[in-house]
Parts: sequence; C-alpha cells; structure tokens
Amino acid sequence: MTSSSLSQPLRTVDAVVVGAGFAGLYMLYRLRQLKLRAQVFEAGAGVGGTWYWNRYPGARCDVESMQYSYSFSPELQQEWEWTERYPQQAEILRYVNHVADRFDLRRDIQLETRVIAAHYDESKHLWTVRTDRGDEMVARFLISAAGCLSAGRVPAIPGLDNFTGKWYHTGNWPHEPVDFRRQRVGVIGTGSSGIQAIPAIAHHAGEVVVFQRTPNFSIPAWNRPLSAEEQQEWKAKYPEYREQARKTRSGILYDYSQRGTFDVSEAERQQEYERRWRRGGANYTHAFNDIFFNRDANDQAAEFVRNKIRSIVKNPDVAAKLAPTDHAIGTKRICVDTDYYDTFNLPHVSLVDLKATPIKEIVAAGIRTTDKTYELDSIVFATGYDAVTGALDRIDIRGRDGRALKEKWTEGPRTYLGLMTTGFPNLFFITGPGSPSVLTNVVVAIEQHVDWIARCVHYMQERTLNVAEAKGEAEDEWVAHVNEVADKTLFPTTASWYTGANIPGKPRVFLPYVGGLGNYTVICDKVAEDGYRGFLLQSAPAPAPAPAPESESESESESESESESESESESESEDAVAANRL
Ligand code: N01
Repeated sequence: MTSSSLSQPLRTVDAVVVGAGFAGLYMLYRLRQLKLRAQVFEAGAGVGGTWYWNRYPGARCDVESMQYSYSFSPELQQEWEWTERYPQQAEILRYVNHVADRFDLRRDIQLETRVIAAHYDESKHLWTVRTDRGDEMVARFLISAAGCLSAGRVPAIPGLDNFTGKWYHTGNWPHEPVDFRRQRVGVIGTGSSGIQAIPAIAHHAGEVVVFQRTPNFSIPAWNRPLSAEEQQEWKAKYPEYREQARKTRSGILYDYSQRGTFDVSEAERQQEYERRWRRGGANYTHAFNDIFFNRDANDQAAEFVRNKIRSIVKNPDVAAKLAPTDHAIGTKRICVDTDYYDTFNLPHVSLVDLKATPIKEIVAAGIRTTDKTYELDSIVFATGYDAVTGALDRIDIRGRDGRALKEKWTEGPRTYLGLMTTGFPNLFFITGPGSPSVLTNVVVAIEQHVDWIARCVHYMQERTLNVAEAKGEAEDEWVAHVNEVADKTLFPTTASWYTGANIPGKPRVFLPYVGGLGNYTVICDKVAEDGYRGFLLQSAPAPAPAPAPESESESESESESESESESESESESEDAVAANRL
C-alpha cells in the first residue's frame, strides 16, 4: 500500500468501520461509549445502507415496523412513531437519519467514500485502510458493517450496452423519481425486490413484461396503517417483547408452532394455513414446526400457497407458471407482497417464462428471448446480490503474510461464530458468514453482534490486550457445525443466494447459520464468559519506536505488557499511539 501524500497525513483511529447502515451506526455508538476513536466510511451520500440504496417503487421491509427498529435506546423506541404495519423504505430512511442525528453520529462518518483496501501490518498489529478518495487511515480494529445484501448484481446478459432505453437495478435506484407513465417496462427477476416492485410499477406503467426464471412463494402483507393503540401496546411492553424476540430463532416475535404438520387432521391443517395467510407475512412458514425439515410437511404448506395462486390468477397458464414447484417453500427467502399475484390479472401485465424461452440478448429496442423480441422503454433488474460475502470480496482485505481474504475463502467463507476469521486479527464482521444474519430480523442480529464485539473490545481494553484472533481449530469446528445444522434442514436442497448458487463460480456453501438467533446468542455469550474461548486475545509487542535523533532514545520494553507503557504512547508516531490505546 502506498504511503499517504504530504497533504493528507496518515490518520490514526482505534477502529475503522466499513458502512453506515444499521450496523455501522450502532457500532459507532458503542465504540464511542468505550471512549474509542472510530471512523466510519460509507459509500453512499447518506447513511442508511440498504435503505439508502433500495428506493425502487414498492420498497418496503417485510419485518413489521414495531420490530424492525433498534432496541438499544428505550427513549428512541418510545419516541419514534411508525405509520404502517410494514415500513416503507422512505420511512426507514427517515428513522435511520433520525438515529444518526439524535446520537450525534455524523461527525465520525465520511460519506461518498468507499473502502477499497485494508492491509494488516503484523509488526505493528494495525490495519491500514485505503479509500477510493485517497484516504489512508491506520486503525487497531477493522469492523465490517458492509452488509449482506449490498453488492448488487446485474447479470452478464449480452448486449446491455446496446439498449437505447434506460435500465435500473433495484439496489441502486436513482434518487430522483423515475417516471414510468406510458412506458413499456421489462422487469427481470421475481425475488423479494421484483415481487414488491412489479405491482408498484404496474400501477403507473403503460405495459409491464415480467421476465421470470424461477417463480417464488409470496405471502400477502396485508399492510395497513398502524393505529395509535397498537403502537402504545407495543411501547408499553417493549422491554419484554424485545427480550422474547432475541430468544427466538429469527429475532422476530412470530407465532412459532410447536405442532408437527401431520399431528393434526387435514381440515385443521388447512385452517391453520388459512389463518396465517389471512394474517399475512413470513409467519406463514412457522405454521408447523417441521416445515423447514420435512419435505412432505413442506409440500403441504407449499401446496396451500400454490392453490392460492391458482385461485387469484385468472389465466390458468399464467397461474401455473407463477406457482413454484422446484423448491421447498421457505428455502428461498419467502416473499411478502402487496397485490403481486393479482397484478397478473391486469391487461397491461404479462409474464414471460424464461425456463421455456430464455433471454438470448438485450438489443437496442428491448429484450430478445429465444422466441421473440420484447420492445421496451426501460428495463428493471431485480436480479439480486452477491450475498453475504460480496461486499467483503470487493475490498482488497489482506491479513497475516499478506494473504487475501478472498483467497482464504476460495472454497467458501470460513469464520468462527461469523465474527472473525483466522489469519485476520482484529477484523470483526457484523452479520458475517456463519452467523444467523440474513435468516433473521437483521436489526436484532446486528445489535447482538455489535454488543458482542463491544464487549470483547472492552475486555481487551481492561486487560491491555491489543490483538484478537479466531483460533484455527475453533474456526474448523464452527464451520463444521454450521454445515451440520444446515444439512438437517431443507435449505441446502435449493439453489439460492443462501448457498451462493446465484453467482456463477461462487462456491456452493450454505452461508448463514441456521441454528437460530436465540441459540446462537447463548453460544456467543458462553464463549465470552469462558474468557473468549476459541479466540486468542493477547498483548502483542507494540512496534519499537523510531530512535530519536538526539541521545534521549526511549528504552525498549522488556515484557509484552511493558511494551504498552505510557512512555511509548507519548511517542509522536501515530502508529504507536494507536498501538497503545488498548
Ligand atoms: O434478489 P433475489 P432480490 N436472468 O436473488 C432472477 C432481501 N430483500 O433483490 O431464482 C433472469 O432473491 C432470479 O432468478 P433465479 C431479501 O432477503 C428484502 O429480490 O435465480 N433472471 C430471481 O428471481 C431477499 O431475499 C426485502 O432463477 C435472473 C431474481 O432475479 C434479498 O434481499 C425486499 C437472472 C433475484 O432474486 C434479495 O432479494 C427486497 C438472469 N440472468 C430484498 N439473474 C424486504 O424486506 C437473476 N435472476 C421486503
């Protein structure tokens, strides 16, 4: 890595945090509580992460408002007023901005700055972080809050450059309104983003052509305004509700059934599916406790949804194409929609089954499949993300011996608890691979991770330790455990972004930990209570300061702990200052 220019002196902080979404903001807040100096770098021109970028029509969270929010501040959760059952993107973004202001976080956040490289210096036990704006910063800790679904992916369909209309990716939507009125709009992709965007686009567009490769299961949201009474009820019981939510498998207070699918009669089963369908949301997949484990049980729940699709969509051919048969319900992220299936009854909306007629190329006028050319004014790519590892892969992260993280993870990511990876000391991941992350209410998962990291850093502060690293054997055991637990479920049976299958060449491993957030939290807490079992926390020698030009050179420390002495922390070397802060 090059040294910084004279005009930009090397800056030193205790921690660099990558990203200012929900994770980065809360991490900054906690680091400040520990009296540490932190710098957050954020690629966007505003805070909010996912909710800053995903401004596509219909963008909305499918976790309910009263649960999709921070719990760390009782005052914050009492004062913020949500307006709808499921929060719209703009409302979540307002909330995140409110949090940034309320806790005075902005002064340590540098916007429009992407971290492009981070190299670990083993002799100094420090990270040097470089950005696309030429900043270079030295830090004891590097903390990734870069997000699991932030590296958008536009598939390499030949000819996109020739398209004379406009094209968009849902995850990088323009900030100015996009006017689809009277336009012919093609939407590629029918995951959560597509399923939300299609009805909203169809509301305005002259014509919508949906290019579907794989149909997905979607449950109605039945979104509605939140009443003052409902909010009050939640707010009165927040401490107890939050506590309960943290113990669940998904970090969401759902109605988790304790019954198996075949413990009840056919009539009772159908009644239960219907009840959940009418209530709406992803709660549907918890109708019985074996849906994620037993193929026959899963198929019962799936068939109920297929029947709903057949009953809503008037054209039987279209209904058949929209009804998923290739994967177990829930093993691709279940979608939650507003009027998705109904939209296909509209005269100006059509469905192209790409399994039957794949896209050949994009041409000047639109999209050409194997049987015809669809003339379009705009194309919307709702084609997803290089999930969980994509944002990390885009940074040149190098640990011990200059080894690249990407190279270490060639066969798939390896972490201990999803928090650290061997060979990359003092690098923490928030919602990293091997943690429950994308299988949860991510705000709850983020708070759990950030609290754990803050507790670990505090432990190090108290003992003047300066290097934390996952031990190889602990990592091996955790990776084996993550796989073992996943293999007990139906998840690995499906090619999805959970397994890396949506990215050509990406290794096929089940990326998140499916053991449940509640169980996972117990494991993490026990590890901490056991003195950070499986982690090596040490006081490594700080770098010897450069000899002073005069005779008053500082004496070299004799022991590791002495090497962290005050005399060195007074050194003018900024690296040495950082080395001694902890
Ligand atoms: O992305 P996806 P997403 N040609 O990967 C298709 C979260 N999220 O942005 O399945 C044609 O799920 C692809 O087809 P296939 C949530 O966790 C949450 O929708 O690969 N099609 C698929 O249909 C979610 O799971 C919320 O055959 C191509 C689609 O594009 C995650 O983000 C809202 C293609 C991609 O679906 C990602 O969702 C939005 C190609 N070459 C997102 N390549 C809420 O909270 C891909 N596809 C509501």
